[in-house]
Amino acid sequence: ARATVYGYPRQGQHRELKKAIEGYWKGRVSADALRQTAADLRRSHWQQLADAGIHEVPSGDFSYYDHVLDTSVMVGAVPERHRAAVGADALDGYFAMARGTQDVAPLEMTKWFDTNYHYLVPELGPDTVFTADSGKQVAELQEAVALGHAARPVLVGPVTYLLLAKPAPGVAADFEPLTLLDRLLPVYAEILADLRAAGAEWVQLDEPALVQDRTPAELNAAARAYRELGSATDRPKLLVASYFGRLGDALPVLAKAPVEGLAVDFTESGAANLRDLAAAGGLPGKRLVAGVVNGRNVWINDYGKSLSTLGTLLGLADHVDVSASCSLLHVPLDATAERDIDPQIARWLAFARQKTEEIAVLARGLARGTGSIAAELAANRADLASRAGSALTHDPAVRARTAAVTDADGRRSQPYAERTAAQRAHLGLPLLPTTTIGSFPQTTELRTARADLRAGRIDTAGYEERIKDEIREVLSFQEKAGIDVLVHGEPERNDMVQYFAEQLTGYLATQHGWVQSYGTRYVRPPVLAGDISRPEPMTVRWTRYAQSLTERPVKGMLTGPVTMLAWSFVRDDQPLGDTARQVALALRDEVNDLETAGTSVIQVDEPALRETLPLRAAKHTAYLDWATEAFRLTTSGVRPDTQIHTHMCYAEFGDIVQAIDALDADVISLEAARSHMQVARELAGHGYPREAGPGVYDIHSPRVPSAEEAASLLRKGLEAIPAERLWVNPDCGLKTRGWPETRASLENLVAAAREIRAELAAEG
Ligand code: THG
Ligand code: ZN
Repeated sequence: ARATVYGYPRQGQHRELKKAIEGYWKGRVSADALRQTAADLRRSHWQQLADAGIHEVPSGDFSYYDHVLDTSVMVGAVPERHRAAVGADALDGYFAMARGTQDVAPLEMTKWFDTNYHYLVPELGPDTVFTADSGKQVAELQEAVALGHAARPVLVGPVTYLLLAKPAPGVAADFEPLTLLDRLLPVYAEILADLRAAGAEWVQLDEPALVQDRTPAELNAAARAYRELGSATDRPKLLVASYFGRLGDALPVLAKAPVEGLAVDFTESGAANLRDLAAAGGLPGKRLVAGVVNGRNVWINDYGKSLSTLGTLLGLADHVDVSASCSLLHVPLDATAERDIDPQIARWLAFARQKTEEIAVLARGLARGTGSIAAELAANRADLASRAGSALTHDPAVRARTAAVTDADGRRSQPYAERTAAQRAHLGLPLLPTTTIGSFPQTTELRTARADLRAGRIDTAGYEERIKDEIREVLSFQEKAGIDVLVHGEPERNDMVQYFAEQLTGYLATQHGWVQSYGTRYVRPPVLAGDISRPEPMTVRWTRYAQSLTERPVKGMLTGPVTMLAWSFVRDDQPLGDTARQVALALRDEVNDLETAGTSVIQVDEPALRETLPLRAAKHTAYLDWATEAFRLTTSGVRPDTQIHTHMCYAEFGDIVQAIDALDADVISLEAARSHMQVARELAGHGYPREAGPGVYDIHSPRVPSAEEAASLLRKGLEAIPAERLWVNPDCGLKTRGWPETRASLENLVAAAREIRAELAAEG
């Protein structure tokens, strides 16, 4: 058995890649220096893998921005509008596709399956002509080989590539990129031949799209693709890789295909894949790469369990190799870099580097028997036992509380229709009330203050004075602008998840645990390590301070339980729903404390509700059940006249509108400006009965909308949502905006609301 992986974090321990690329964009780093940094990182990563005992390393998984964008370049799918830039300079053209230029828009970005990584969506149409450009793949393979590694190039497979694409601008919306398969396959065949010529024994083709629900036509396309690629004579051996779940109906398709190997995920839906594989008669004559180490969470592997799975697999394929379930791109680089984590807890953590060591141990155990890894097995058992028996993972008070939750805890004391009148009376709001989503510009001064605090240049009291100054400024602006429901602006928060994670018991923050979100942007997802409790209020002080400065209602701002889970690493030792319930109860205490402190409007943001939907439709109901329960548990402890808001940052939610209604929030704000209030029409179309604020100011752009523009969007909104239920707000938080455009935009937004109110009053 051999040890291998499909991909490794690209950024380097100190995010050298981010710094080099952003430096290049600013003109401070030359193209040659950037290429050198990239080559140094690849060399160092291959060496880390080899040192850990990985026999076959991946090549071509490196990217300056995104591997799906790299695939578009590889097959020549460069949109017309980017061609001039690509023609002038390959690197600048590449970044033009990724980020746009003064003159042209970038490719759209969206989430890579159910991970928190975002890829650039290929734009295809009936006129797309594919051409092979194997340059990057060949060069990186040769680089690895020259360094003495056995490397396997990793490519996005043709079926997944087409299934991830969308119709180019100007192409009919019902155009199906998969219809281009017959044109794309010869290009893949040519690239495979180039890689063979460059010395590749194996090439990996990633087809994670096959673990999603697929139509018979799509499965036929997959069968055709691998029949055709497999029948090419001048090619390397092909390993078709699946990950992120159960192959289901796609498993027999791939098992029958004339390819030499298959990679299967034995972590998520692992039991189902194991059963399906046995039922299909295994993979006689083929290589099976078994993803037994979870590639997307941060917990140590259970060696005993993995060896038992591997043992079963030995009877089902010709060769069994050991890997992570997916690319290690989705986890931070090295757990040993975390100095602030309790050493006992640190032993339960495995980041990319530790996972490669686990894979190597398992491969050795499989090849030479468990006796050869006796010491590792014993240490692993001890670590797992210490985790299972720890007071952090089992807090009796938290367990007793979650066990005692009743249906009534998740239900408000009055239905929405009755509460809404009480809220209007209590808050004294005008028709079409104006508000914002929560954050105000995070200025350089604020970031400097945080850095000063960390570096000890100022003390906590000094830092808090700066935060208070900012809150005063934000409040005074909103009062002058005439906004009805105010916010404190969140100057004290770094990240909407990390801020709460740092204050909850059972949650770990990391110092260096960066994971790529998109391009050069990274997040440090905190770790839900143990049972969650809230030792003391987290936000009440700041909200109370803001409320003391004004007569108008100040909205309390919290991140919801589903988003807390979605943007963290979750426990693997209990169902997600149990973790959600613990987080919900901690947040419920915060909601109730805010109310007690005099807060009458409380917003619980759930931007991740939609994006966390499981890949398979059969799992949607179970997910939405625990997700909506957690939200209601968070928000149902308040009086009827306390108004609960929620916010979601996207415009496509037709498929979860029932679940949004089931949240039983009083008011929802959504992104709508760019889609010209399409969201309002959709809500109305689904009979959504509650108050809603479809955004009238696109905060993703520095552009200031005029009052007329905002008013015309509001008129559109009124065609779908009656005035009694319509709110006026921007699309999303303002933290990435500058103050000048924020001021002007919000003033115009208030002017628009006043104008429409006057029109409505005149109509009587
Ligand atoms: N917080 C967390 N996770 C998230 C988001 C978030 N996941 C989804 C979405 N939002 C991702 N969007 C972004 C937007 C900006 C950045 C990262 C992800 C970003 N990162 C800084 C960088 O890389 O320079 C670092 C930020 C920091 O210092 O923490 O700009 O909002 N948890
Ligand atoms: Zn938002």
